[in-house]
Amino acid sequence: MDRKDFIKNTALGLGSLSLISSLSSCKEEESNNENKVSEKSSKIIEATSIALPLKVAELFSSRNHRLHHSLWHGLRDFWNRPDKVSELAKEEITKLSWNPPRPALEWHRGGWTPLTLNGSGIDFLFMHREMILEFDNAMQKEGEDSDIGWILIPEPGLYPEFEVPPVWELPEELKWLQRRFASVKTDDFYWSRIRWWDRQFHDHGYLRTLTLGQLGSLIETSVHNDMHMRWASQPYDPITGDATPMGRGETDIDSKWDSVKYDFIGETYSSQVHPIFWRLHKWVDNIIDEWYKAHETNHKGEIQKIKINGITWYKSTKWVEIDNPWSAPSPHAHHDIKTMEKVSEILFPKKQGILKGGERALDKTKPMTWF
Ligand SMILES: [Cu+2]
Repeated sequence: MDRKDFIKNTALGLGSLSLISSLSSCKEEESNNENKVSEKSSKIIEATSIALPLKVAELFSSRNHRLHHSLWHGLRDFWNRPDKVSELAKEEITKLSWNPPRPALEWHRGGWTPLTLNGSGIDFLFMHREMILEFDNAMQKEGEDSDIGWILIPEPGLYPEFEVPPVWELPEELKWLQRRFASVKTDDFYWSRIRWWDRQFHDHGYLRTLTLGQLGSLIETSVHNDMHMRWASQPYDPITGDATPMGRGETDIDSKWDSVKYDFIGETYSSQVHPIFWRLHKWVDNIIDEWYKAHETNHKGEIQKIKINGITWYKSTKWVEIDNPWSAPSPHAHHDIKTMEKVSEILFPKKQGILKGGERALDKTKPMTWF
């Protein structure tokens, strides 16, 4: 995610943050088996690293994955923002077939708020489930266990490998965001908010009241975004090694940012290269199954399991708003780098980023690609 978006959302009432942290590593996944307490404890002690196998990191570091992920998020987050995306830009993007069918946010009561009723949350859950399937296959190829999702969002102090990275200084223009940024990284934030979200999104009494679109939208714009920023760590330029307080500029798609070293979990061009991304997104993904169980127990048969492009999915006239989740204009579109570059240049026009003394001048809003 991008810090800029983070910042903006924060200020505007959306609230989410996510930047990545680093990598430590171990293949040690957090134990997926809640019952294996002793095994889990010993794993904690052994844990030294959570790094992804290089081949897997390289796959998600590829230009097509980076462009796809940043466009997918950027388009649906900012389609309703005339200050960022003009009518002309929308027309040009539509000609390239990348117009998002369901924007994710709208301006409401002085802030950018989630569109919880239009099915955009289904797109969020489905597109990431597709990514997870690709991740699982890549891990299996490397002979690694892909079942590394968090069962419970890690509490402070218990898992050295999931220690929350420190905040860093944001640029002058974004100083107003500094306090919120610091706040999401605190123990207090975990105990007063994150643990509560974790419980709420596993409570069947709550889940059985939600449509799939509501579920996706509510998770995306609350705990998901904040987890990204909580685990974000200071990004660096992958070539010079210089600290870059805002990571990559959102208009900058120079190939240097395709380096596997650029794994900033705080922006959508790079988040999927970071090992925590998968733990966090599998935590989200597991809630879809929990949601199905909650409905099945309460009103059996109202939701049917189906497959869409090989992905296990759900159908219901009452609980699933749309039956054509959006992850790209076509199955091939993910791989069409030239077209995605064009869309990126329209969505993130260079003229907005004026160079000042070698650095891009930032406006006071969060970058569009930040969580
Ligand atoms: Cu994403």
